[in-house]
Amino acid sequence: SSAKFFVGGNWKCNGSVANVAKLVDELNAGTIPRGVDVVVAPPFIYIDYVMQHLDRDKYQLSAQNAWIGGNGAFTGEVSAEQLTDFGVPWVILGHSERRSLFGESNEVVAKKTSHALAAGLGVIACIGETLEQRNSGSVFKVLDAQMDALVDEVKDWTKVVLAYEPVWAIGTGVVASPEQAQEVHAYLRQYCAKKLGAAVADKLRIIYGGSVSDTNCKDLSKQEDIDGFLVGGASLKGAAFVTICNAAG
Ligand code: G2H
Repeated sequence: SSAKFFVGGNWKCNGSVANVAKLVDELNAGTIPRGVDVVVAPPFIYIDYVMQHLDRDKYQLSAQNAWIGGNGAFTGEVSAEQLTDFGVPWVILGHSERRSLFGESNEVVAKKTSHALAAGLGVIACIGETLEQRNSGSVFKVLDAQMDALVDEVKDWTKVVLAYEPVWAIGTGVVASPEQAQEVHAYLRQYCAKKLGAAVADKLRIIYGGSVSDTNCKDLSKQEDIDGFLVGGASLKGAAFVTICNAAG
């Protein structure tokens, strides 16, 4: 596709005051190619520190979640409006850990996505099948349902990055093969061409997530429809993450 390479670092619920400072220093020491968008997603509590200390000519910030609606009596939540107000430009929504641990349905993820876009955020929207679903041959059916929900809610796709994260590859060290990932990415682009038009589909960044490392990133990035990565574990190591940011195929 003609999309600009995009790499996200999803720190998940990791970090301490001391090692966030260390990671920021490591990232600042890295070289990021000009033509690549790199976004890091710390836990909410560290966003302020990271915003003040990370070199934002190279890195943009993301949250890992946002509330489904506006401000109000929603204890424990952070709204998309608050993220925009604070200067955070991106949010990850629909990560499989949110879906499986917190019961976020396709519809909830889609509503969160449209709300976040309306509040001015860019959204890294995550989809993907479980091992059971893959083994039973329902990969495309599962992805269709996840995509259908998004397509129903999202009118403007210019600020969406689609992350394909097969659940069986997340944090397991079992990365999808370049062929397995490419097959799904091509399917998703076709789906988008059909539902949203060829121009939208061609520009949409479809990134891969699930055990991406500094050693497997290069082969994955050579695939035609892989426009970048969403990185978990390896994003906690500055040098490895910078290597991945330099893997554009
Ligand atoms: C998938 C990925 C980042 P990891 O969840 O979103 O994590 O790279 O640790 O598999």
